[in-house]
Amino acid sequence: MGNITFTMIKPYAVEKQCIGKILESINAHGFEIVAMKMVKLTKEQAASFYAIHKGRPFYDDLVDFMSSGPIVAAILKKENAVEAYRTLIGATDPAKAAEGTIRAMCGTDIQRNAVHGSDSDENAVREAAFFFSMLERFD
Ligand code: 3AN
Repeated sequence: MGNITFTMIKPYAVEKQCIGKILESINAHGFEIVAMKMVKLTKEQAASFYAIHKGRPFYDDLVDFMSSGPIVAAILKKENAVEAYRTLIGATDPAKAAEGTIRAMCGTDIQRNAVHGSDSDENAVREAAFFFSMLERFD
């Protein structure tokens, strides 16, 4: 059971000025922010980050969307972080996300669903290393 997870506040949630609301919820639920930056991914970087979804019908749209504007990337620390954060963000489709979850609060549709959250400890480690060097993280 790992103690870090990786998150991105996606374009559109950033555009909608939801960064503050999302970070407040993250802190209120006991996650410590141990790395953070705002960046705009190139199409190639988004394709590489989401390579595990290559071949799925939504892959090309996902890559276009995730490189369409700035995102906020962060590493979050908490006991059992991956599972705890998946619970806090809610279902992939904001319409099905439980009340009070980040996606219910700030998501618009299945693509513009406010945030990404790692789905396993292994992916959390990989995704955190994709965005942050050892000098940029404090976990
Ligand atoms: P989650 O982000 O909840 O782990 P995944 O890993 O199945 O969901 O999907 C990765 C991302 O791909 C989602 N966050 C969402 O933005 C997008 N996505 C997933 N399913 C669809 C879909 N049916 N149509 C459009 N985009 C999708």
